[in-house]
Amino acid sequence: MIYVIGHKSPDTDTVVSAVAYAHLMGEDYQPLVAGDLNLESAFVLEKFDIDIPKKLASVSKENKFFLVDHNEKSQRLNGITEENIVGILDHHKMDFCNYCPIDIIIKPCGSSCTIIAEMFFDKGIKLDKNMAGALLAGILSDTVIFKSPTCIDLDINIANKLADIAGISDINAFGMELFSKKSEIQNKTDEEIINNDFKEFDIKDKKIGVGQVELADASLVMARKENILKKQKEILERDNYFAIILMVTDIIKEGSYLWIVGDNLIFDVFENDMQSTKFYEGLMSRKKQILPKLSNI
Ligand SMILES: [Mn+2]
Repeated sequence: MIYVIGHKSPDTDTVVSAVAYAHLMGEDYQPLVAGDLNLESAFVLEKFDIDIPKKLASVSKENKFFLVDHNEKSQRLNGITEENIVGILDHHKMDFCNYCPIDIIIKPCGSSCTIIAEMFFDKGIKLDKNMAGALLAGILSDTVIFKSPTCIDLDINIANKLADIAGISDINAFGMELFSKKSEIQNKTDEEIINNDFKEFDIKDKKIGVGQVELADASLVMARKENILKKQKEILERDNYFAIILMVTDIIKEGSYLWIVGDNLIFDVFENDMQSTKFYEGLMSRKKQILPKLSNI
């Protein structure tokens, strides 16, 4: 048995990728999740009648994992080591070292679901309506309805094919429905908002956390800014981060605020003030627009 698993803060791309890749590969593969689903992912699985993948109680040396939508150690389920990993399918930068050859599929596209859907098409394996709809949701979620600079033509072409199969005629309206789920944050605690889509990076031996909330309207969270920054500071000190950045992304205005706590260097890198008031037009992607800058520290 090979477990197909995404990263520690499961988003729609990660969860659907695990389910779809396991489905593509057959009965020796089983999808898992490495954490709790966010509201959007839970909505997508329910809408397309897909069982929520199980969580693993603990990792043993004998377990085999195929990683989807991530590869870096800091984003893996705790306990998974290089020896456990039999393959990787991803659309992020590689930060991986191992001692024997494994399957590695990487494409610089907007979502892992794009790569997997393309594999279904290339292999001529039939996609049912629900799986096509879920894969489409993964693409729309990760590319912010094609607005993210990570989105390439392949994502759009594959999404159109999937929409045809799923019988979804208005892709944009379906995308907005997804983001309205993501925007339901009023019942979440400050820490849940920070952790909702949080990734940790190890950059020159400095631990940096970058979270992102993508909202149909950023003003939904503005009243909570002071408390959330306070909570970020608490986490920074508790877990020894060099910096924690929360991207507050407004998908209609197509840009983000960066709420930052940590070393002064980070404020310099992003030319931000201590109150984190700046709005960055066009800033949507952690991977393409935040990470390259962090490598300058
Ligand atoms: Mn992804």
